[in-house]
Amino acid sequence: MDPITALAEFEQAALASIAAANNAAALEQARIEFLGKKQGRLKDLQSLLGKATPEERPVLGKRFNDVKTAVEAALEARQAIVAKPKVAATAIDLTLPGTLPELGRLHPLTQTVREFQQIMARFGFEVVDDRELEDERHNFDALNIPLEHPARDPLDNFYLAAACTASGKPVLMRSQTSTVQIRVMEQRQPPIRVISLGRVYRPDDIDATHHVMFHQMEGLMIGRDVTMASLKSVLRMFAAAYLGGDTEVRFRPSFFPFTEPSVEVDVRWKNGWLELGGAGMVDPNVLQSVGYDPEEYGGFAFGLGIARFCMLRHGIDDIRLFYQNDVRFLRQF
Ligand code: FA5
Repeated sequence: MDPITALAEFEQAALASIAAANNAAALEQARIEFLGKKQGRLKDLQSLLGKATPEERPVLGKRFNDVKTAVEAALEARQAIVAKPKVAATAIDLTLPGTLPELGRLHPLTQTVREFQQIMARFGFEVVDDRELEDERHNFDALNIPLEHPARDPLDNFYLAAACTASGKPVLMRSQTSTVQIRVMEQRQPPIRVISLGRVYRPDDIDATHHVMFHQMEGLMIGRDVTMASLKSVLRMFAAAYLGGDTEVRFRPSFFPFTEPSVEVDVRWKNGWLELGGAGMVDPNVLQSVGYDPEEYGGFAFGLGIARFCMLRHGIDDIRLFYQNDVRFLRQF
């Protein structure tokens, strides 16, 4: 190979290696390979100079020096680049305000559920939880709801088409939290003082105060001398604790198959009253269905619509807002 071509090849290879070196160690490797004093490739080329004729020598010498200078300059420039940290320190402006991640918050209904639990705990009620998929015994039979009762109409309930209990009985999404009364009494002996809060499901027409999925708080107190006066006191104290001491509460005679006598509980709302729930003294038939002696034990039960309390407290006039997940609504709580 003639010396001019050899020099051109050397230059091309050296510049490529230097450009490809991404860190100081790789660059040093390239320096040793091409410019190394002892075994570098430039040193080999130097020996060609000695073999050149006197006519060739000036041209070749100049070319040799140009190549050497070019490769040394490229090495130096690359050294300056790899020595710098990847992100230049000046790229971070510590005086700029940070971007704060938005904090999440609890859904207003979850906040209400927790507050109800705290209030009722002060009155000595323990929180229990149970299933949302129920059998007819716990949703109807044990609650003294007879077979011909309209509340059992399949069109007024969400029955599961493809599910049944282990014994082949139909399964439905519970239509009331009163199911938990039965579950608790089946498992425990009096005295009992529990609440249970959760979702219930009914194919109701959706409007400002009704939804197909809503939350209820069930309360149950069983003992030897629990009276209607105890029930009214607990509900009045509860309404005062959540809605304020001046809240007007009204008890209206009503009917539920599982309580006798029964009442409906209303509070003042706008120019009238808003129904918050049902309540009453647990019917002796219900006590018998769980194996209690109605001569010995008695008690009260109540079931309140949770969203309606939250609506009253915050002046929300449409229950649908709770389920639309519009952050402009949710971030106000
Ligand atoms: C019951 O569900 C009875 N289990 C309550 C009860 C428990 C009575 C224990 C006696 C003893 P009712 O169907 O009235 O009752 O519902 C109770 C409350 O749930 C209503 O007052 C209302 O506040 C709320 N509610 C009922 N239907 C809806 C609905 N579609 N959307 C939102 N809230 C509702």
